Amino acid sequence: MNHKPPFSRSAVRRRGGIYFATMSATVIVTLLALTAIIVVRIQRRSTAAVASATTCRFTAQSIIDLALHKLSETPNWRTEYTSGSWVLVAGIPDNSWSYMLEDEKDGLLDNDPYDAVRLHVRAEVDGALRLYSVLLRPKVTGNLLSNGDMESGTVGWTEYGGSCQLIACDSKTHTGKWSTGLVNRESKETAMITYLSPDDITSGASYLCEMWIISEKHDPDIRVELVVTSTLSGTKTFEFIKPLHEADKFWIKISDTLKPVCDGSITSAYLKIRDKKSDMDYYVDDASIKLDADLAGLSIVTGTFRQEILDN
Ligand SMILES: [Ca+2]
Ligand SMILES: [Ca+2]
Repeated sequence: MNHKPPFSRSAVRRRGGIYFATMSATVIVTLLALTAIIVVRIQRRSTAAVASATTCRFTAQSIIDLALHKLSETPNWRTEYTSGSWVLVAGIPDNSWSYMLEDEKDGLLDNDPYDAVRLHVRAEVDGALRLYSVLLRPKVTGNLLSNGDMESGTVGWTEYGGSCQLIACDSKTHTGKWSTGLVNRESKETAMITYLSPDDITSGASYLCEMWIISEKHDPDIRVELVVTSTLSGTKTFEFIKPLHEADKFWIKISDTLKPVCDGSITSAYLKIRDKKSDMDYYVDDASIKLDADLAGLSIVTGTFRQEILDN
């Protein structure tokens, strides 16, 4: 009896091909699904990283505003802070905000109230780290005296209070070629004065006044007065007195703060310098009066914002 095999060879090959094709399709579909899952995970991680970086960037920029606010509330910030030392504002693991002041000129914050400082901020948010910096400068208007270095001779200065003579002097100078001397004084009430623009003087503001003095054959007591006239307070005088030693041999620097307080509009202001001790001659050079830098606040210098290179 001749039995016919249940499947012919060609039928077996056909079924094998179908099985192989089915398995291949299954593997391909599975691989595609796995790939899709991996891509989604990568995209999620990438999106999270971008979100962290964006949050980090905005946080860092917000720290600049926060630091400026803290500095405005700390008039003695030049002694409270140390150049190059980070200050932590807030922090938990992987998330921290901090800022730092740096004096790029000499590394010392407290040796000159007019030095600019660079504010560095550092933000770390969920693994993202950003550092930015910007230069800050005191909001000062500079010297309010037009001829404080006396290099224009006696221009802007005049005698006051009695018989005396104001001279441009080139034999006694602190810097430059000229100083201004008050000589032939017949009383200790005589003085030299220079007018300021009333618009430059604000009631309640602090002004740092500095100058160099040398005298002839004596140690003067220098009285510096800021005389202010306003519509409601009349004329008021704000002053400081500095007894000097060895001013007959060397140029001596005097410095102090003047704080005029008056009501109404200021209509006139002048600076008066006199020796209240005697009628001997004295000479002045490099005089200045400036809005107090520490109290004037800080402002961002345009064009100095930059992203810092990360250390790691
Ligand atoms: Ca400095
Ligand atoms: Ca000079």
